[in-house]
Amino acid sequence: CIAQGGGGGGLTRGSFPQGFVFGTAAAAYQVRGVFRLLVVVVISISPIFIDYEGAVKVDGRGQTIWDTFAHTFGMYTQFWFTQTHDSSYQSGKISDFSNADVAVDQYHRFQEDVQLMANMGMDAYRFSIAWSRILPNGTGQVNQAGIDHYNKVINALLSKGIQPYVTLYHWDLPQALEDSNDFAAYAETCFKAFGDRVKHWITINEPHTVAVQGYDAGLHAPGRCSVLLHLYCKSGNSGTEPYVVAHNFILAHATVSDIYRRKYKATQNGQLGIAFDVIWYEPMTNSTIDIEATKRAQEFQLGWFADPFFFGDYPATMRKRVAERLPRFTADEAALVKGALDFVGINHYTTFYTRHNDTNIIGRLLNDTLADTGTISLPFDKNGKPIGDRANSIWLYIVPGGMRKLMNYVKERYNSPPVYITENGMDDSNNPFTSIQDALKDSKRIKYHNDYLTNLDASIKEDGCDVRGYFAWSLLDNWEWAAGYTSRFGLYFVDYKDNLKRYPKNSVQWFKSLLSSS
Ligand code: BGP
Repeated sequence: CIAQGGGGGGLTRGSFPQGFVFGTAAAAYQVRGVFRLLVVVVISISPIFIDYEGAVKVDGRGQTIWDTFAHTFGMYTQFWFTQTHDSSYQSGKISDFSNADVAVDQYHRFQEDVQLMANMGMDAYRFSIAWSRILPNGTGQVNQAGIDHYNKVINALLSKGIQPYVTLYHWDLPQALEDSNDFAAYAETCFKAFGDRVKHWITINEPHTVAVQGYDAGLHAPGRCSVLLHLYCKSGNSGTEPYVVAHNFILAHATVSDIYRRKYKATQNGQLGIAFDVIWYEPMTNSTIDIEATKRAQEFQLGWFADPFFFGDYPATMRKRVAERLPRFTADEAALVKGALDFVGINHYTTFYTRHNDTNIIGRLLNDTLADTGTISLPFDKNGKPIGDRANSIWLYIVPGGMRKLMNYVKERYNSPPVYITENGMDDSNNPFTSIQDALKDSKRIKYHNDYLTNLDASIKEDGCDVRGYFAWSLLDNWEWAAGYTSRFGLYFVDYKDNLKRYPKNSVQWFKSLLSSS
């Protein structure tokens, strides 16, 4: 019954429009798997090097920038840590020193995982293709084993009535392409191989996160940041690189969308979107300057990436503040970009307060992206009161009302485009002292999904927002990038100590009840 399972506040499947899609989301790199026996054997020969090689070569997969990043030595102290721990904990960039060589081994267990989705009554699965499995060197020779693998995954999903929503780029760029790019050729290979069955493509996951975390903060691969921080990361020019990276992402999507529309749309009839990461921002005070800062924070996050697709250029605020460091679109590029999104994917988790801040002197000197915004955003108000209950991650505060406001913002700014919530969810900590039975009691997660979905539902029914689907992050606990295994977002608990067994948390039953309600 819904009161115990799905939507305590009366949320039912029938309250969403006909055809509204419910799914879970994941990314190849976070759930991947390797042939473990091979890894164990080679470890005894050379603890660092060969394990790494063994992991990347399974079924012809090539190395990616996240393999490199997660296996890179960090600072001095981390170097000593790596000398004294076993080789699965050899990196210095990830908070628990882990890497995703095995993660949750979905590569070998996809049949089981598809059944878990089917048990919940899910309509769709958003997963990503590992570019390095299709084209191990990023370009050139296609790896048939990779094509075969994804054919099996797609067919397994369809046989259970689950639609594949496929992300082409969820951050695991083939290492060979760190300094160049051949996204169009890779995308076309996927359209040719899978486009008869895949009708929703997410070309790029969170280009804003990649630009800022990968090329400004240095916390994500390829780990580039300002020259002053070079002890911690690879030095780059954080005043220009994030903007160049962003520009290339936008052009890459537009190019691929153009190819798809010209060569594949007529026969395959699919749609292409991007998954944008979007925090909702509330002004910290009601002063005009903070209200303006709040608008700016959103323009530097969603506007930076979405405005070019709707208006043909970056927001005027960005042109003014970033000035000559912000690349320009030629007239032809602007024409290619404008209108190139069939739907807007939104990864939304949390809300922050924003205030004006133009005194970030170091940031100004470095021209970093945060200083460019002239804002500061925090999950606390000016008296230090948190904006909502905290999940595990230090950035994840639970503010369900942000979902409805964000949907209305997108509707008004971009004139009611079709939207999919491509990610939404919360994490628990990986507390080794908690029993599995306790970890399965995730009432906080149930409330999170219930309350965010209630707001999403209201945005559709009461405000007329065109939202077509919702993907919970994530099906399984998995390897959470810089947070490694310290954070558990799954609806299913994964026992990392016992053969990666999956256990349903209570939220699985909640989704099952919601999806079977009328
Ligand atoms: C999004 C990513 C996901 C997922 C999620 C959770 O930004 O698209 O891949 O990881 O965030 O966040 P995190 O991994 O930073 O804890």
